[in-house]
Parts: sequence; C-alpha cells; structure tokens
Amino acid sequence: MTAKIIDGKSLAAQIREEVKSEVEKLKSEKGIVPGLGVILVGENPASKVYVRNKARACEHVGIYSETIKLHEDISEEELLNNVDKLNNREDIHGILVQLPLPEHINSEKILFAISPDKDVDGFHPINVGKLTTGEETFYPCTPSGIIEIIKRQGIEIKGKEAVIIGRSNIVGKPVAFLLLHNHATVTICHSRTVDLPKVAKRADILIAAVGKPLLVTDEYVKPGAIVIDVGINRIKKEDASEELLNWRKDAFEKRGSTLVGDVDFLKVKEIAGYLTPVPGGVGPLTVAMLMKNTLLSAKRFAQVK
Ligand code: L34
Repeated sequence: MTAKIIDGKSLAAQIREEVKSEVEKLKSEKGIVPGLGVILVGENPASKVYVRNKARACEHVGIYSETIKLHEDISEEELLNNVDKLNNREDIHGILVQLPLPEHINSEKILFAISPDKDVDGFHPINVGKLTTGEETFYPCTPSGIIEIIKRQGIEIKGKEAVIIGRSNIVGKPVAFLLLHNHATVTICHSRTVDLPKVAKRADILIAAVGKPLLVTDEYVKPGAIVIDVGINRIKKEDASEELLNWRKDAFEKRGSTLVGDVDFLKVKEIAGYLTPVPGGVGPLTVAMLMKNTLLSAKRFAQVK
C-alpha cells in the first residue's frame, strides 16, 4: 500500500478562499475589516518565516495585519506594554505573540496578558478552560488545522482510535481534546510511555508532535492509518543520512539543510493510508486556521453570527 500524500498547501488555499469571501461580506455588510496584530521578538529565523507567512495570508484574505518587531533584549514590562496597546485598539481583533520568546521572558505571563477576547491562538487559560469543557472559543491553530485535515479527507473521527505522540500545551493536549469532542478514543503518549511503537500501532489516527526527527517509522503504524506529522526539524547536511541526502538533494545543494518531520516519511508512506508531508502539510493549515480565528473574532466584536 502507498499512502495518499495530503497536500496541506491546497487545503490551506481552500480555507483561505472560504475566509476571503466571508471577510468581503463582513466589509460590505458591516463596514468592518478584521485586524490582526502579531508580535515578533528577536531574530529566530524559523519564527520570521512563520510570521511572514501569516502576514501574507492576511493580505490574501483581506485581513488587516500589523507585525510589531521587537528587539531580543526587550524587557518583560515593555513587551507587556505592547500587548496592552493591542488589547486597547479597536481596529485589532486578534493578537498573537509568536513563540518561542527569549529565555529572560516569562512566556506564560505574556500570553496571560492577551485579552481572552482577542486571543486567536487560544493559549489564554480562559480559552484553554473552554476548550476542555467543549465550549465554543478560539481553538489553537495547529490542533484545529489537524482536525480540518482529517475531516477534509472524508474520514469520520467518531469511534476511531487516536494516538498522539507529544503532550505539549500548544499541540498534544489541545488536539487530544478536539479529537475527544469529535468522539475519538484518545491516548496521549510521551517520553515515559512504555513500548511506544506498540501503543502507536493501535491508532487509526496517529499524530506525531514531539520534535524528534524521523522518530515514527513503519513499526509505529497500523496499515491504512492516517498519520499527521506536526514536527518541523531542520537537518544540516553533515547530520543527514545517505537516504535523506539523496531524497532532499536539491534542498541540501541550495541551503545546506532540509526540513523533516517527526515521521520517517519514506518508510511510513509504504504502510499508512494517508500521510502529511513536511514541509507542505500541517504548517500551512496552522496559518489558515489563524485567518479563520481572526475572522471569528472580528465577527464577535461586531456581534455577527
Ligand atoms: N504564538 N507561536 C504562536 N502561535 C503559533 O501558532 C505558533 N506556531 C508554531 C511556532 N510558534 C507559534 C506557528 O505559527 C509553529 N507555527 C508554524 C507556522 C507556520 C508554518 C509552520 C509552523 C509554516 O508556514 N510552515 C510551512 C513552511 C515551512 C518553512 O519553509 O520553514 C510548511 O510548509 O510547513
């Protein structure tokens, strides 16, 4: 069996088109343009790419966006001031502070300072609480992107065995709740899980979100399962295997490195039913779901259903 490779870019483009037409409607009917404020601290090259992708997507769907670039050495207090300014602006409906933040800053403190009504990342404890009880709120973008990927393959989640590898607050835990609300039987695995391959192999829906390059091999995968790869790991040429060097020849020649997921793509595609690639899988969905959340926030402020 060879897996269907899921094209995250085209799914994201579909979602963007849906958001775009709703944004146009909100503009023409209510005169409201959704606005997103993104705060980027420091010079992390991956964060810069992701934030640029978010700004581009906003432009595409007609959302106003502002990226506030702050110096690596900024104090916690100054960063909080910047968050507060966005909290108080009427033209900004969504606020996002790109993670990771520099070591000297308490990320929790910053995320908790974002108004829960503008928290399009869904990281504020009020919104985390609502997610766990199943109330409508902003759901974190990567987890809700994963649910969209599964549903848009025409796969029913109800009654399925879902196994998540990774228990982070950003992906593992929230995606577990979303799958549970969709009536999957959910298992969360982590570094202390005994016999991980055996547990993973139970899954009809397997989600890898640990940040360990190529961890999930064919031994972890039940034939026909849908495998969602959330990991984004940059591998330098000197650390790459012979197989990877051949497979990603172009990337290594151009940049001296390549991106791989937590899933050993070449092995797993021979056994899975569906598989997301890295790049071009979950990443673009994360950005698309942010557009959806920002639109939702603007509609809420305008009290539009
Ligand atoms: N606050 N911080 C906050 N919210 C988030 O939702 C994120 N995340 C994660 C990191 N920090 C965050 C993102 O935005 C991961 N993430 C993210 C966003 C976009 C992409 C990947 C991760 C993305 O566009 N990926 C593309 C291109 C990858 C590349 O060329 O480097 C892809 O095809 O995977």
